[in-house]
Amino acid sequence: MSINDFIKQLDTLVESAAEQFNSAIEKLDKDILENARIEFLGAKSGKLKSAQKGLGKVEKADKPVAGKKFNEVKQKLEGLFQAAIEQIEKSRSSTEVKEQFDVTLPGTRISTGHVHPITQTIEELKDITGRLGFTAVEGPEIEDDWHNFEALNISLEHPARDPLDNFYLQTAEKNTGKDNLLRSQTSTVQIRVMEDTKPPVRIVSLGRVYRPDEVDATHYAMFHQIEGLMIDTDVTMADLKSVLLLFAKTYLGDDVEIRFRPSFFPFTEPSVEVDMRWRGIWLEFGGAGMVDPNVLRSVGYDPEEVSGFAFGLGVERLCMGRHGINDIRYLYDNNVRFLSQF
Ligand code: FA5
Repeated sequence: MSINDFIKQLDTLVESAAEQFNSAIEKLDKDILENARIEFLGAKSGKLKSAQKGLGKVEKADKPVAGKKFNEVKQKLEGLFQAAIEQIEKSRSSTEVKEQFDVTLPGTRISTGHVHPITQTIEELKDITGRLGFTAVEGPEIEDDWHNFEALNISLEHPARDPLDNFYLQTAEKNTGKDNLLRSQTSTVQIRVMEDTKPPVRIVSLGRVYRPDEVDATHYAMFHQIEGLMIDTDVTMADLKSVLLLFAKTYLGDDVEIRFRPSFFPFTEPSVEVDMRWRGIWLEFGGAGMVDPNVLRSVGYDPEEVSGFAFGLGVERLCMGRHGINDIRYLYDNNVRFLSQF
């Protein structure tokens, strides 16, 4: 090999090594740099090591020049490599400094979920009725015939038992008085409480009820009711109206009016529909009345000694009235943009 070829080979090697070291510096990538080091300076099969073999092939007279050149190139490559490492480390630590947390910047707002408007309404209704002296109780959502109908004075022939108006469970024997169903009203809880408690009673029960109603702006197949029951000696319709008026004023505001319209429920006598006038519109919220003596008897109370009132209001309707929501379906669409307003 001529000395010129040897020198040329070493110069090319320096050029391509410098190119690769620079690309590692540009990318601030130590792995690329390490690969380049192995390729050019690797002790076993690095390109410099291979070039060293050319030393033995140059003319004897040229050997001193070739050896000197080789040493220079070796030092140059090692120097370039060292400089590249330092450059990468320096640049990296300065970007790390840049990426550090700047305590003077405004914080990132963390968006948290919150309680569904129906649950908010339930909590508020419990709170208001609690302040009026009513204790909150719960009852099962799967009910038997006795608690959903029979004890509530709803006889076997009554249309309220129609399979088209109720979610009977498949195992049930239809209309035999033995059917289980998803409760269609929270009035079931009145019976359960009176069966277990001696008068006086003052409870509310809030929970889900189920009806195969056609879904529209004011009806859903699953909704919530708040049931109230007060039993004592000498409870009258005037007490019912006072409690509901106080309830309405606390929930909707002082400017609310309430009105009773005559109605019919098998478990109350007399029975009324309860409307509330708020911001100029009459809204229908539920039913109420004096507990029917037959119901009192069915739970072992003596209607000669005690009397009471009961009411059952739609929780969704209360929530909608208060917030001006005009379609019940919004409450169940799970649209976060809608829900986040409450
Ligand atoms: C009852 O359920 C009676 N248990 C209320 C009652 C209790 C009367 C105690 C007397 C004594 P009603 O079927 O009208 O009544 O329902 C009461 C309220 O539930 C309605 O006024 C309405 O606000 C709400 N409601 C009824 N059906 C639906 C439905 N499909 N979707 C949403 N809310 C409903």
